[in-house]
Amino acid sequence: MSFNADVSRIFERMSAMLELTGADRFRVNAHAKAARVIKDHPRDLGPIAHDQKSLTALEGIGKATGAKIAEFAETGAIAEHDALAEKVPEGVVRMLDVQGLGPKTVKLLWHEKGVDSIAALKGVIEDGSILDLPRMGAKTVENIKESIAFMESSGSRLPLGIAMPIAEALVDRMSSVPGVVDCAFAGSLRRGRDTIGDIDVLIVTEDPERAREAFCGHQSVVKVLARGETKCSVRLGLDGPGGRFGSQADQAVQADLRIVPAASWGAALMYFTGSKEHNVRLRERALSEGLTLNEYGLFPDDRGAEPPPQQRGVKPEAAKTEASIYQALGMPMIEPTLREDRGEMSIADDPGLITADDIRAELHSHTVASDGEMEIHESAGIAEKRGFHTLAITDHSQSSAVANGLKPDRLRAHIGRIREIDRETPGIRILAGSEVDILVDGSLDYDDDLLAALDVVVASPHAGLKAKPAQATKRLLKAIEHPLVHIIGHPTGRLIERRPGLEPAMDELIAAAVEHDVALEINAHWMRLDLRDTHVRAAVEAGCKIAIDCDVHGPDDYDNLRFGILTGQRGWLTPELCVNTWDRDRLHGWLRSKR
Ligand code: DGT
Ligand code: CA
Ligand code: CA
Ligand code: ZN
Repeated sequence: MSFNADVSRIFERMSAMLELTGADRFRVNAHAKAARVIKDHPRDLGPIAHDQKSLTALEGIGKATGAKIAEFAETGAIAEHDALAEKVPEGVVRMLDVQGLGPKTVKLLWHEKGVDSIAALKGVIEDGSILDLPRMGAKTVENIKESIAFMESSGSRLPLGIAMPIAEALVDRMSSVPGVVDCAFAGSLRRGRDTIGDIDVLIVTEDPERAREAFCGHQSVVKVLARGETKCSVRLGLDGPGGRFGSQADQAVQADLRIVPAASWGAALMYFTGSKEHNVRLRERALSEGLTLNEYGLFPDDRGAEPPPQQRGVKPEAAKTEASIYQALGMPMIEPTLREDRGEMSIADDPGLITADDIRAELHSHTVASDGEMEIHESAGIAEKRGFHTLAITDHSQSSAVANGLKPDRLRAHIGRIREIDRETPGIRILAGSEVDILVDGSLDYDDDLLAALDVVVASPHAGLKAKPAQATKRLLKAIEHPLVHIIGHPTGRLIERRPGLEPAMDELIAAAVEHDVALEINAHWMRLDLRDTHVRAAVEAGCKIAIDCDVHGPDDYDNLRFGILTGQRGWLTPELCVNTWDRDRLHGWLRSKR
């Protein structure tokens, strides 16, 4: 675990414990915000923990927070945290993770019933004494019980690439239910996060009962959690694409359906897309403009008036589309991928984010020569159909024995074969490349003569992924500085929800990549998405070249492009910095400049 992850976790816990001990909202939020900023920061803060000036220069880190970070670096603890932990048992903090249990209820359970752990919570559910609490009914208890069971059976989040097809099928299905006028998914999935907690679907319908029945009664539903007037929650089984997700194949995913009024479609979509942090910012902006924003629309401000404006027939300033609401707030449309409270409130114009249509080349692909499923010409056929002008064949290098990596003589023959097929394939340029292992000491897996014979060199770490951050930094820097390397493939080697991968000083890598004219890859496979969004953001700010590649092994892998694009967008990436968007001459010119 890195310094940032450790400190971030402590701040998260402080925020929760402050909330449970009744501290004011400002302090609770300040700690939560600091936790997020620290977690997202691309650079290990350990080495600058004593430099208060650099720390407090970061947005969301004030004097008090900066001092606590220094304290942690020095002593390995934060006194305020330890004092709070004296007052709030660990198990009480853990109870906050149970869906449907807010801080208010947790506080009541703890103070009124002495419940200080999930086990104790199960106890008061079993003996029924939980029902003594105010506003606690059988239905709520049932939900809490379900959430605990779900937490214990899964706990982890679902990768984007597993959740997306399930959500799309769900939206297709709901769209075809008679009476349904509008249907879309929202939440973290629409924002393109790399993992998903649950799937949020919104509909407008003229026949709500029919929609509820279609949603709750479908064969993929393993359990109906709630079936209310405007909100239904179900648990969906994960067969189909989920079956490929190894150990998680028997998992389920929760899906929420919300039936919303046609007139407030945009406001509802905005609200349920989140993020929660972005929504908070939007409501602040509305208030500062003398307006009130909720999931029904943007209304003239009459805060405190009861019932809320939508129930009094107040006409909203905007509600029907998201764009109209942003416009009424004096903002350009903010794409869902940017809605994370990472500075998007200050965007003045369309930021011109990259889209899948901008991509013209795939520069990381495997064939049957190593561990791919396709022949060179098959892969080239797919790339050409996608409108690409270039495909680089980059099979594995000799050290990747399990992936049938090529020994130097096999690679030489392979280069000849690639050039031959390229001549027979006029519609697309096929380049001879390699995905060369970056060995543990940072050297590359072929000698320079052989590397120089290749059109494209993607250098990637595959083994030794548990190395310490400092060693990882050194190793990757050495590869970036190598004059024959074009792209660093999946730089950290993480596998989502399975393996954390390396934790190098990303800003040092980025600075070196800029200096040596190397592109850092966003590996578009949903199991990797490496670089991740926050790394991409740091790279973009530094003007570092980015490659978005599918790491093609089989024909379907080209479809992962969209996940890489979403990650790029979340890093505020524009086409200009992405080498895969360049026209043929520019791309090939850059590749040749390293030969
Ligand atoms: P997830 O499901 O954990 O991956 O993350 P989200 O962002 O999809 O969160 P979720 O499913 O709990 O709620 C969907 C959106 O609804 C969320 O992004 C913002 C909105 N929302 C939900 N609860 C609240 C809330 O208490 N306050 C505010 N402002 N927004 C909320
Ligand atoms: Ca969600
Ligand atoms: Ca949800
Ligand atoms: Zn690889």
